Amino acid sequence: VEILKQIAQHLINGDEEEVEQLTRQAVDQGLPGRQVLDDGLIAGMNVVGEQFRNHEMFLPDVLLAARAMHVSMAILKPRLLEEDVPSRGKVVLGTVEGDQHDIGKNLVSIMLQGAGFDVIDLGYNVPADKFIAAARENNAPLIGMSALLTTTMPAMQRVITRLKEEGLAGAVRTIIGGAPVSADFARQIGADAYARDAAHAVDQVKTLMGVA
Ligand code: B12
Repeated sequence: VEILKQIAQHLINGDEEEVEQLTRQAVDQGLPGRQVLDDGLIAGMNVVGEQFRNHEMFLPDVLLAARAMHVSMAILKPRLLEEDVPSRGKVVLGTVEGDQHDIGKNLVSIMLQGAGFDVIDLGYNVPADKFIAAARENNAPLIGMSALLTTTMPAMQRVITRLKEEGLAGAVRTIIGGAPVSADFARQIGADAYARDAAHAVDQVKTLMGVA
């Protein structure tokens, strides 16, 4: 559908007002929220992710696109709930204790929500026990952690240790990300998965949740 292509293109351009207006228009035309999300927003965001990876697009533009996506998601949310798109599962997400970097984490959050996951976003500077409590209270089978500082990487280990101590090690799995962490580091601390960017995060989460 033409309007969805336009939404994707304006999202790539970071044109928040256009994206907002076209989203309303698409919904008024009776297009299902899910379709607007998949073929408009996510299609556009995939291009953004790809271009960012290839250094064809830079952070400020990625943030504009993310903000446009956020605004549009707010319009779609009630529709998506009405359409009763079944949640693909709950994910507790946050930036670990001592770390205030949340831009990457927010992108991961948006992409996971876009893919149909329920994200319980704890924000940044999140103490280990807050991750555990949120997983418990929400019955979430997955915790996602972000760290951008080498000094806060050990905080990821702490969450995994606390999960074991609480007897939740099998029931609650973990995925980590952030510029300084790696698949090797994930293995080292016993995390279940690692992803280098938001698009791969969605793939990994789908696999972990068995909804691939
Ligand atoms: C923006 C920024 C800030 C902003 C953060 C604003 C915010 N709201 O987030 C501000 C100015 C606050 C800041 C502060 C500091 N910063 Co800073 N910051 C950055 C910068 C420039 C960009 C980070 C970013 O947003 N990248 C863009 C996003 C999209 O990428 P990303 O975070 O990597 O996320 C992607 C993936 O990693 C992955 N991902 C991320 N999280 C997760 C989670 C999961 C579960 C998964 C699967 C994947 C995943 O997917 C994301 C999307 O594709 C980096 C430099 C850099 N190149 O990384 C320095 C950097 C991270 N900062 C650094 C430092 C030192 C600091 C300060 C200590 C500076 C100071 N002396 O005050 C403070 C620390 C504050 C604190 N306690 O956290 C250093 C870290 C060095 C190190 N090795 O530890 C860096 C590398 C800069 C440098 N070269 O020195 N910073």
